[in-house]
Amino acid sequence: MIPRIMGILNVTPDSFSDGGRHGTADGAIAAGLRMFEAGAAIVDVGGESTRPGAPEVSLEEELQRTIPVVEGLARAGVPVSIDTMKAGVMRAALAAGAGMLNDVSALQAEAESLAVAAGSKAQVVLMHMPGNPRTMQGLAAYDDVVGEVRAALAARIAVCEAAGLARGRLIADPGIGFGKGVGHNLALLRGLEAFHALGVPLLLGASRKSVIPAVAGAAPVTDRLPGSLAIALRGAEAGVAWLRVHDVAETLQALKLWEAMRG
Ligand code: 8Y7
Repeated sequence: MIPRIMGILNVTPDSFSDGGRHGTADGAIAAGLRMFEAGAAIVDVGGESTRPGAPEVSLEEELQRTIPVVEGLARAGVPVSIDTMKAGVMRAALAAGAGMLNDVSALQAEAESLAVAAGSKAQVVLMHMPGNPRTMQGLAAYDDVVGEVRAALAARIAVCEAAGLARGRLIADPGIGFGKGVGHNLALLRGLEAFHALGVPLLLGASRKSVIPAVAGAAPVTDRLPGSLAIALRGAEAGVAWLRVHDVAETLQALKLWEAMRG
């Protein structure tokens, strides 16, 4: 089996700037539909950048950016994931038809998020990130990154289960690039198999991330497809259930060849 693809759909003002809110939502919906038609199993809609140092976005702004897009895609029959750390965005996205919550804080950024997730039927991605997007890079210190990230994810899984979230709804993600240096990211990618001990499906997100130029030499984000594919194939080899990527068709082509060549 090849991993399922989660297509990345960023709906920040600069992403689909064809003027006005309506045009922005329509452009984003069209892009999400194209990802679905290219083979994405789900489209991950995000309205707040989690890049280190990116500006915070208000609840109202994040709702305005994401909910029309979630609604439009869900209405068209496209499975949707909402990439947010805000309980209010989760609630609205669930009502608009999202079937998955992707919270890079693993439901810790807001106190209400755990209850919103538990009260839904959605699948929930628990990603590892120390601190928050503004503090994480200062917290990139580990003796045993694989063991420590796995232990932190196991603790979050336990908290979720205690809050009434069935284990069968959880997906774990080591959080490549979130509070990790190059060596940490590579150790996690090398040691991915160890995360199967968590007993839940795994998601890997490394598309266009800085580990690629760190290893292979400077390349602007738009020139990182080859490295992204190399990491996607490593994820497939390690048996991850999900890959979060920008380039859906290209990743599926690589995965299909990988699968066809396996013994
Ligand atoms: C990830 C993610 C980002 C990831 C999950 C980027 C929202 C940074 N990365 N969610 N989000 N896993 N689950 O470069 O690795 O895409 S944002």
